[in-house]
Amino acid sequence: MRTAETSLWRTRVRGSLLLAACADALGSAFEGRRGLSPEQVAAAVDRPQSPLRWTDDTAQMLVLAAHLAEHGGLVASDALAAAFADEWSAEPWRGYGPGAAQLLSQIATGVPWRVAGRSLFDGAGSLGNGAAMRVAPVGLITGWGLDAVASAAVASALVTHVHPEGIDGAVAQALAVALAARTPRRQRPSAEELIGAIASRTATAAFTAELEAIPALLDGPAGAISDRFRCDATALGAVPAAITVFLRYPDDPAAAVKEAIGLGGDTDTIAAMAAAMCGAHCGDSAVPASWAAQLEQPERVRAAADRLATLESRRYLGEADA
Ligand code: F2R
Ligand code: MG
Ligand code: MG
Repeated sequence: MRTAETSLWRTRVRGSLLLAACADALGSAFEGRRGLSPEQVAAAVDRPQSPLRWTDDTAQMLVLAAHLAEHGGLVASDALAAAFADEWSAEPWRGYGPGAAQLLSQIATGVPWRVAGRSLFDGAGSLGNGAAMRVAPVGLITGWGLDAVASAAVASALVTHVHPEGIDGAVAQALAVALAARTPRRQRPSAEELIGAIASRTATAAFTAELEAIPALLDGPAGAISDRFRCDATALGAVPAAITVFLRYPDDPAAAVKEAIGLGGDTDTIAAMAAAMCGAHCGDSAVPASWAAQLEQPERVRAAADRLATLESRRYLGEADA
């Protein structure tokens, strides 16, 4: 890429990771709560007074970003599973889901990820939103087409989430970030194009049905979003809600984060996923100064973004080539 293009791409990668981290931290205070008023959300989000401490969402996103940078954009599954387990072992207090904690503790003690993932939820595997919440870096690798993004999202999900809906969540979120990053800032992302690109690459009828509900929710009250989607810790309940919020406020991360948190339920995760899309579209100049000033370890997030933005990606061929 030419220098100007590299610089523009870097602002988008930085914007995506920084806004995701800020939104994760802002939303974490409300995770699991319902019936939030716009006033109480605005009071917490507009001028945060205490450090913005991120949760498992950002911790795993940074692990994945570093992994992709180290492996030329490819997913080396054994190494990625080990890196997630190491991160959990070092900081298990970051608010991991129960399935994730059980799985990562197994991997940390030597159980192969293929075995551990299948042991969750009576053998069904996790359909949680954990593979989606961390996947933004996959959508931010320079030069990849959407099929490559979808393939890498699947590979990144499989080390923890083997249920088809958990995998679809990662594919949908990675593609949404990729399309947001590829849409010129002055151009509004096309809902039809984005939903079509995702629906043609996800595998489950359940996900297609949720994606098809999005266009009717793009105007009107936010309450219609939480009426339609569960807004919980499942991929199906959270990812379509985050995409809807992004499409309503693609140029306004603060409005998107407030609306995502106001939906209630899995507030850190829905806000982080919507914010990752906004940041990929708007770049890092859209990060509110009051958030940037309070964010935990901002230099670590920026460094991860810069390594990702400048990596020499290999053509994505799949796990066996990692
Ligand atoms: N889970 C939380 N927060 C609540 C717990 C906080 C924690 N105890 C603390 O404060 O310390 N947050 C984080 O988890 C979500 C991502 O979840 P992930 O990584 O996918 O984990 P898990 O546990 O596998 O799935 C989440 C929930 O989904 C439901 N579920 C998953 N698979 C299921 C299946 N096959 N059948 C039925 N239900 C399934 C369960 O309710 C899981 O607990 C993010 O919100 C992140 O912020
Ligand atoms: Mg979390
Ligand atoms: Mg959450």
